[in-house]
Amino acid sequence: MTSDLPAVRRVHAACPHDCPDTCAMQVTVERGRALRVQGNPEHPTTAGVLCTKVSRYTERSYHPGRVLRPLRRAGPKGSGRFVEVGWDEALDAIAARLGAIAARDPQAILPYSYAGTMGLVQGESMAMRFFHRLGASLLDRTICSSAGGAALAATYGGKVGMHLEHFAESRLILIWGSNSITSNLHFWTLAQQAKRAGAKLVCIDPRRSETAEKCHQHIALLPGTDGALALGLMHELVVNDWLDPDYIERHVEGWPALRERALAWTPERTAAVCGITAGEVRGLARDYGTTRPAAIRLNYGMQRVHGGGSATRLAALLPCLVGAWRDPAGGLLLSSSGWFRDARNDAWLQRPDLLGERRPRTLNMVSIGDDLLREASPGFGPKIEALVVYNSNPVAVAPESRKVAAGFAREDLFTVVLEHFLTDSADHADYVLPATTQLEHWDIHSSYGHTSVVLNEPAIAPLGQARPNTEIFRGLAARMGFAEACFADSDETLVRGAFRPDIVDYEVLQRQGWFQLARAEAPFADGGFFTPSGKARADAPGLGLPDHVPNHESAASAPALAARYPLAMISPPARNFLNSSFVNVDSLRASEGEPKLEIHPEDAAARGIADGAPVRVFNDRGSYLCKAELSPRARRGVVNGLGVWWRKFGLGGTNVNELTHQRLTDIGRAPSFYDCLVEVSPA
Ligand SMILES: Nc1nc2c(c(=O)[nH]1)N[C@H]1C(S)=C(S)[C@@H](COP(=O)(O)OP(=O)(O)OC[C@H]3O[C@@H](n4cnc5c(=O)[nH]c(N)nc54)[C@H](O)[C@@H]3O)O[C@H]1N2
Ligand SMILES: Nc1nc2c(c(=O)[nH]1)N[C@H]1C(S)=C(S)[C@@H](COP(=O)(O)OP(=O)(O)OC[C@H]3O[C@@H](n4cnc5c(=O)[nH]c(N)nc54)[C@H](O)[C@@H]3O)O[C@H]1N2
Ligand code: SF4
Ligand SMILES: [Mo]
Repeated sequence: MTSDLPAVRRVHAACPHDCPDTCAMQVTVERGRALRVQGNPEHPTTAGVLCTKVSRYTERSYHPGRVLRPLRRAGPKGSGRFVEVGWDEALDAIAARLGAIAARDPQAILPYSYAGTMGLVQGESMAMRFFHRLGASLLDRTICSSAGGAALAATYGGKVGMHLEHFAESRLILIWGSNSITSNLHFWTLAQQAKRAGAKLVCIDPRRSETAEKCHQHIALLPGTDGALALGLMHELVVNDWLDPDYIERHVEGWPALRERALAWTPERTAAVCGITAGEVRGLARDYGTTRPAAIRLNYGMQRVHGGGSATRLAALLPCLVGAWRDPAGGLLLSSSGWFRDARNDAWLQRPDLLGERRPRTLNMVSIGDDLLREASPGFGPKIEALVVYNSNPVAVAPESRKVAAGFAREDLFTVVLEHFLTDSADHADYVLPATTQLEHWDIHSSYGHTSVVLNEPAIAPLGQARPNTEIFRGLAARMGFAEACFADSDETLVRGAFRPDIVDYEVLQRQGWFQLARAEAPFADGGFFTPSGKARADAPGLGLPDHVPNHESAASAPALAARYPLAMISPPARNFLNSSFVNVDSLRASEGEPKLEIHPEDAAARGIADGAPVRVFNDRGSYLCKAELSPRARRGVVNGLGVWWRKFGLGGTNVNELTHQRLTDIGRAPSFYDCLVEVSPA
């Protein structure tokens, strides 16, 4: 910090976390130290408010556990024993090792990253340039939203939907597969406004979540049965004549065939599959078919099961069938990220052209457990010899973590982790490289909840010897001899180039910290979906009509398995963590208490489990130790293992992903975390 800056100043920032709200923040800095972060009161959806977790962002940045110097491994993998080394020593050694592997086959090197920061610059700019130039294996970044994304692409032609602000004027809001109070707080504020103005709120969620208990109605269906529910609703819309035939005629493709399919889904059949009552199906259909404007806040919770893609397609068709899109406050929102499509310069940021003629294999991040343990083969290609992890904590968050941890423990695997903290993944690294936090670097963000671009200026100098991800990859590129001019671009250049200047006004962005994209308020009132025909698609090319797809693991699809493991487990986020981030922030971990499993009192009684007792949750893949919470939040037959603890903070050094599997969703190649059978016993 230079001394000519005022003693106390305010810096524009963006919340970096993987959350649809993408808050615009203001950081108060006094003499080079960040005192606090607050929500920008001018930003329409942030409205001056941050969630509890990120209000503590300074606690996270100044955390005594921050990794502030490069570390080299000094013990067995996973022991977390390291010695400090200088940057030059670390980068020279890493470049030499990656160079030697690349000389044989660069595809033996795998980047592993996700959304630890959602920033376009510290996310996939310089990092992608580096790996594209190297010719490393490509990573299919599917761990969160790609089933829902594929469903939106099939139905609307892109990840587009209602504008968040308009939910305040809706008369009926279905909150479907979303615990908004936990994971989409600023939407909840708008839903509350609608509620005060007389709107009815209905939550569709197997768990009686913090959000479900505050809605007028909670429909606690079985996990993975949303497609059946949507078909049952369609049945009722048809037989009661609640459709909008004019909208369907002009703006929907393939409805007649789907109509036939829906007619087989009587309320009774639907109720039996979903584990709810036929009255609930009828009542919900009546509300949805007869209320205007009617809005659906879909979230990613429903698509983490085998049939998640089909279920999302079916739900996404509902507003097309009743013409809900005619109103600004009607329609559906799962993701708004497609609204940024034309504005973003991703190809310039990431430079896939640096691959030239090479076409490296693509590995799915969901199957990292299996892939790390695979030998070379014609189908797979070379064995993975090196892993470069940034913005992610795979040992904690990837499914079937016993295999992931075994893979990371391979002595012949060379692992580099760019991190703030010694996470479960960093503990397994050969080198840990200290990365800056959002307070310490430049970035720029789009959003998957709203439609403004948010700028992040560095508020303070990097702590210790931390460096931005970009700078670390620049350093590696230089040592690998990558001479292309793009490796010299500064972070400010990357920020300035991330969006098209004819669409995003950087002066406004710099002045107010955010820039609202131009947009139509009722975007699909007259069709105009992102598909080639402009129509929403019931029947999508290559996919056919959507149907209810049962879970991989359920009594219906796998009766023998269900006999041994009769409980369905979902593992939605804990309120005070963000995926596995913040688990090491003491105040937030204290709020969560201990890793726990919510279980219905009758399911607990049948197993001799008392409230607060330690329990073993297990299946053929693994075993997870935690505390039972006898709770009305769990419905019978379903247990809720709230995520995602660091394994080393867990009771037996495990977390809930010990139990989840690597099987994929029907479309989108995504994980099915919430499609998992278990049994529970006292520990
Ligand atoms: N506090 C907090 N906020 C977060 C996160 C966090 O970890 N903590 N994570 C962030 C990230 S990465 C994401 S992707 C979003 C996720 O946020 P959401 O998209 O809202 O998804 P989840 O929180 O995973 O799940 C939402 C709800 O879906 C329910 N659910 C589980 N299975 C089913 C099902 O089969 N059908 C239906 N209808 N519901 C089901 C769960 O019980 C949960 O209450 O939140 C972001 N925000
Ligand atoms: N069982 C179960 N598993 C789940 C889920 C679930 O609901 N249930 N949710 C899934 C979902 S939706 C998601 S999105 C994934 C999320 O998985 P991840 O994307 O791996 O998210 P985090 O666990 O938050 O880990 C992000 C890491 O990035 C680091 N980081 C943050 N900013 C920076 C930076 O600027 N530079 C560097 N180098 N590092 C940084 C943080 O310190 C943190 O350790 O988890 C998935 N796993
Ligand atoms: S995690 Fe979400 S709600 Fe919290 S500050 Fe960040 S963007 Fe806002
Ligand atoms: Mo996510």
